[in-house]
Amino acid sequence: MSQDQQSSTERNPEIDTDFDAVVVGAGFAGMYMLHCLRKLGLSARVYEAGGDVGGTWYWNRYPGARVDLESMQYSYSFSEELDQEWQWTEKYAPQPEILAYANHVADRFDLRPDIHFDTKVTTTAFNETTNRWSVETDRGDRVTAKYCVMAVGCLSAANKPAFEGLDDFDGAVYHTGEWPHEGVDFTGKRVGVIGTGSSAIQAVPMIAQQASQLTVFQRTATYAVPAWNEKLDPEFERSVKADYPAFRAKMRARPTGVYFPFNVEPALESTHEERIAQYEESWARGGLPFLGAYGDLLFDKAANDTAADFARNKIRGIVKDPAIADMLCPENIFGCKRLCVDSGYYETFNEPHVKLVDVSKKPIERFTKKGIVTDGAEYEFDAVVCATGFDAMTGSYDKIHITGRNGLTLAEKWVAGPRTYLGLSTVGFPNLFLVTGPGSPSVLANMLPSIEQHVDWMMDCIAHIEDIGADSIEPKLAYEDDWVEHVNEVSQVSLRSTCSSWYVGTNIAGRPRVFMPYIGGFPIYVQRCNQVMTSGYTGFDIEGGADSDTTPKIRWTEKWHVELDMEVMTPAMIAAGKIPII
Ligand code: N01
Repeated sequence: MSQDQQSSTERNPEIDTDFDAVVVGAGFAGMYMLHCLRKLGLSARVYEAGGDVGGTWYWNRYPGARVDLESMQYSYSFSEELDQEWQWTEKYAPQPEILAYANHVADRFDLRPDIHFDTKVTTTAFNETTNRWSVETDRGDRVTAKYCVMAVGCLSAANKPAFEGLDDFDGAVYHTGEWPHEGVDFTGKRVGVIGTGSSAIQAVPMIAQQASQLTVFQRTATYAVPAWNEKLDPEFERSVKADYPAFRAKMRARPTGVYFPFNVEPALESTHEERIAQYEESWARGGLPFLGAYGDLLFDKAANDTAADFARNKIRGIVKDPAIADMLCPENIFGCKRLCVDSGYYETFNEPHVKLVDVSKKPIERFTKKGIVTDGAEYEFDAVVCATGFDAMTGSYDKIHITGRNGLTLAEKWVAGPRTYLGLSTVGFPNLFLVTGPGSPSVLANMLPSIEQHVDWMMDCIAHIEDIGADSIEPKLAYEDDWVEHVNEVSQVSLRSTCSSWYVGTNIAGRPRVFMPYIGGFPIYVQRCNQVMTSGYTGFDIEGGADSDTTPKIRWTEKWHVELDMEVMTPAMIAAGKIPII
């Protein structure tokens, strides 16, 4: 039975209980972490702010929410039985189905008894005398643990701009990332949507089906490639399931942890006609793989311009009113902000009850009792949807008061941008593990393999610490500094570092501009993590323990020893740092 169905979440606070590990978050990362900790025979408590498992997929219930990677590639790989028994129904699974999958995993592996739901971790502090983390929650829990695992997600802290007068508005206000569980009926309502990122692109066509009037406030026009979503082809499903491990291995060898056709050729080496044919083929295939139409689209501005022109022509071909089409045509680099995958987004603006308002030059001034004012005009609404995104990568850490050695908080340490070694750990915070933390491929790769690879690495690491009876593990400053510099240096090669987006934190006022995820490619990153481990945790200090020279055993991470896919990553590209990330 899911926690949502349980009658009560009343419980007594846990006081002074000591665990081997505390895990913050019961999304896909926290769930898998718990499963592995148990396999290692360690005690663990997971705290989850939501009422049930699922993380992102628990909160983002807005109409139209679905994954933008193919479902068959967006799932755990740790259990062959799970792989075989679970059936996706669509090429791109909708949110309720992904949440059902998360629930199925929680049931199948009996995870819930060790998870406390509706509980926010408020503080975690490292005690240098006992080498243990003290953890407190908003439900009065006060526990300790040797290991503290942050499985808080990369896009979990909703960005809610402080619009003037918001409290005066008589209508309802929703954020896509905190959608009401009972759903929202917009039938006959006048609705405003703020934002045109991935969430809005999915929600707008659905809301338009119900609303009597829909007004979209656009600050930056967005490129979207059609999903062409469809029922999952049973023949394709059978062929994947016939050898799922081989399919997973192909995915892992790709820079994004996703397998799809990729053309490494440079765009400008084709003629105009050849390029159009190539783009048409990629458009017909749809989705994020469009960025794989040529190998240099995110490295060479002139190459990128050809894709951008093609996409703008598509928008002009879809949207009937040329003035609206012009407004919808982005001028920035194609795929610089995260590329969107749509189902009828541009078409929605052909509907007579749908309006587009450009707020790029004249921002939203304020909310009023009746609606929103911009450029001197008032737009009246019954409801407003903020599809304004997230305080990405670091926002969820900021919600918790995390204190390491010498009383330094993580927020203080990261004030000029996140600093980590491999995105897994950070100096001054021993035994603190960051699942898909900043500085790891995370959001630039398929999140499920990103999560599993991190958790598997952490499990081998924790097992080693336990094997040798050590107290703690913590990165060395010089190695962390080198990694931060490397993450930054690699990002400069990509056009992605040149525009404003949540990848660089510029969507949040006051955040320093830092490219946060690691763009060097998933398999190259995995190789580095493996080397660090097999060489005896290079770059880490291990304190305590009888025999720190014991060769680490490789248990969980064994499956991550994959070859680079040379079809996609040629030696020249690797040398130039031009790994084709989509
Ligand atoms: O958020 P966003 P999102 N006034 O930051 C605008 C993943 N995801 O929730 O671009 C007016 O992309 C802002 O404008 P601008 C995916 O990785 C995946 O849509 O800053 N507008 C922008 O248009 C994605 O990238 C799926 O100028 C304001 C929008 O709000 C990530 O989550 C689905 C504003 C925010 O777009 C975030 O996507 C959904 C203001 N004051 C999300 N403030 C899948 O398909 C912000 N904006 C799996």
